[in-house]
Amino acid sequence: MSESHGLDDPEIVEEELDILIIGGGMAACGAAFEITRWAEGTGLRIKLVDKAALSRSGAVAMGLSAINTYVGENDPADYVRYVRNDLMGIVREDLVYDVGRHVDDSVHNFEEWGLPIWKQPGDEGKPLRDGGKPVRSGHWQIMINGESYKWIVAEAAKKSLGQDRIQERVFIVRLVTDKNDPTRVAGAAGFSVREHKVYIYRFKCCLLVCGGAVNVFRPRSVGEGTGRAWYPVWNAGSTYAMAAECGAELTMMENRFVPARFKDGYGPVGAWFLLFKAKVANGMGEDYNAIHGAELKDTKRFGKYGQGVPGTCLRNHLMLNEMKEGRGPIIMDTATAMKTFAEKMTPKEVKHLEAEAWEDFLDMTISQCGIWAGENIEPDKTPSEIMPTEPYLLGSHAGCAGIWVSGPTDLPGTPKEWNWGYNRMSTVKGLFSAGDGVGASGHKFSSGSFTEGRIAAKAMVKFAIDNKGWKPEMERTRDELVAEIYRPVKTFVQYKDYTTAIDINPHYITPKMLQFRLQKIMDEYVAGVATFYQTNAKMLEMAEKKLVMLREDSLKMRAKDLHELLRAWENYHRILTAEAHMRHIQFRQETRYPGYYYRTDHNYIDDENWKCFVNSRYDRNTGSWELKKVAHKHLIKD
Ligand code: SFD
Ligand code: AMP
Repeated sequence: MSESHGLDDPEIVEEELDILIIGGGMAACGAAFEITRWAEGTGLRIKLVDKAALSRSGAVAMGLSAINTYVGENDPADYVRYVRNDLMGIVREDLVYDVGRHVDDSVHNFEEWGLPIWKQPGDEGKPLRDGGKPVRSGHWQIMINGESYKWIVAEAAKKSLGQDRIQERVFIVRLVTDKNDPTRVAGAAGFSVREHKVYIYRFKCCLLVCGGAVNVFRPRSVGEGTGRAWYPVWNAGSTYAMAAECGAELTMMENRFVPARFKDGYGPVGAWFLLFKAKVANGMGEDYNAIHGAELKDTKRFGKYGQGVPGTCLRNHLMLNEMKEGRGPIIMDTATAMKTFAEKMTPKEVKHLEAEAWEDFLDMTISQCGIWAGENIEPDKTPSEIMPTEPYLLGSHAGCAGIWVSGPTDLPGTPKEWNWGYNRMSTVKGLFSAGDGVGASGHKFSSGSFTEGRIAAKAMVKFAIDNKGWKPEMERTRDELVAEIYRPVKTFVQYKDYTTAIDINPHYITPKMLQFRLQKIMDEYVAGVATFYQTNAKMLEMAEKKLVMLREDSLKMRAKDLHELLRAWENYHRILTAEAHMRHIQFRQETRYPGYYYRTDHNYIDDENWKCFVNSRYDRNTGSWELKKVAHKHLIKD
């Protein structure tokens, strides 16, 4: 801690680099691992900054129980078919294929670095790379003992990059364009979450990989449950907000992910559905999928998308219908599933199976075990409730919100507009992304995000070398940046003595209260759980007014300490992300993702008019958004 610097007088640290990796999650670790191979001998100055500590940061902090993307014996073209079916027909097939053809090498590396991967009987001890057969929970998913997954991956990243090129606990809050070229990124600024320091980096290019957006909507867990969520609460939309403010085009921000999860604990359902083959029923004990599944065949409402295997949103749709029509709650029969599974097992194997049922969550979503233990639920004896959660914005799981990026050049039939020189570079020169950051290409999951980070890293090295002689000059001064970043602190210091109760003051609003206000707007007007995920043009018009006013009022947020400064900036990022989401939903006049959200005034899929990407651009000088349709194309035959 620097002695002479207090809360409202931070030390300023400036650094010039060639490449900055912003974030420390799966995509960032992939980039850190890959980059040294291509940068060796080039003298490029590279750094990684993470808001948290690399070994336990991001979505994989608690670990995972499955790797959801492992192609193995399958064909990457089939992977594209699966992803596009799940995301209702609209994905960038070039980007998806690119992940599919490279992802297995990453998984093989994870295993070599020490990640235990379940194997078929007889193949125990035989690595995947040598033909060892994994235990597949689904067609694309493989089971792991993944409590230490992030730790293992982070260690490889640290080894590759070296500890001296990694800076932890620095929260980047702003990208800055170049003084001479507004279409180019030249730097980034942020602050330490532990010390009174502002960091300013200049660089030739950066990888913006700060994950998705959580807590934009009012969560189902409120009051005593506040803080519980499915996706990581510390990923606050930084990727989308910073990219938008820098002028990058976003794509498919209308998309969201509403995961069906074990109620209150948010435990994922994949292993239960796919591995344990558990069945769900409505409150009357009926198999609602069998009774009502045929409703998806209504082509007027669901187009061709309800004909084959229903995508994740359509599975949600059937579940929501039960709840809306009063036939809830939705119950998963974990006990019967385990009994059936155990029928051919020895007592010792059954004990192991019971342990696995708990470990599935101990490895990944510990809060679910807390709920089970607290409510006396033994999954082999007692069923559990399943519930669709609040919406999350992300680009790597069963969703596809994110940044519009340049793709690979070698896939036949790819439109020339889908590539502008460097793989995974956004429409802003030098600004790259991966994982949750890249839009229109979901279902990458942990392994695909890591892989996409690797792809971007290779392209960034090329960009930095191609631009060796170029010197970044930031469009905003150091003083402007510091004043902006520390504004919530200044507001607090200026007005704190006006009242005697620190939280009650006409001159400022606490970050916590502002977050509640954002969540209320999103929940009630932009298709949150309060309205069963329904909205319409009028509700969106109201939301628009309220969000613009919220953006204005957010300038009055206070920060009484570094923790609140962190919370304040997370809110700035959430607000802009929320606005992007709202405006995209407003623009797309159809219901592309029934079960994720409904435009009740256009409650059908309209392929004729909307089988296209929706892209947007934000102008930070005027605070306005521009939205447009972008032509879609299939590259892989049905
Ligand atoms: O069970 C800043 N995911 C699953 N993937 C799988 O492969 N298998 C599963 O089993 C999956 N499931 C699952 C998953 C996630 C979670 C939370 C649960 C269950 C409970 C998804 C993957 O985890 C996900 O796809 C990837 O992790 C995405 O990678 P990436 O790199 O895009 O995001 P990240 O890992 O969250 O990392 C973000 C990083 O950014 C940092 N950060 N740093 C600096 N400045 C800022 N402003 C920053 N903001 C954020 C973070 O600290 C972090 O390091 S299941 O549900 O299906
Ligand atoms: P989840 O645990 O819900 O995040 O799911 C993990 C993986 O299993 C993802 O690839 C999901 O798409 C898939 N999955 C989950 N539930 C089902 C289901 N009922 N049918 C098919 N795939 C599923």
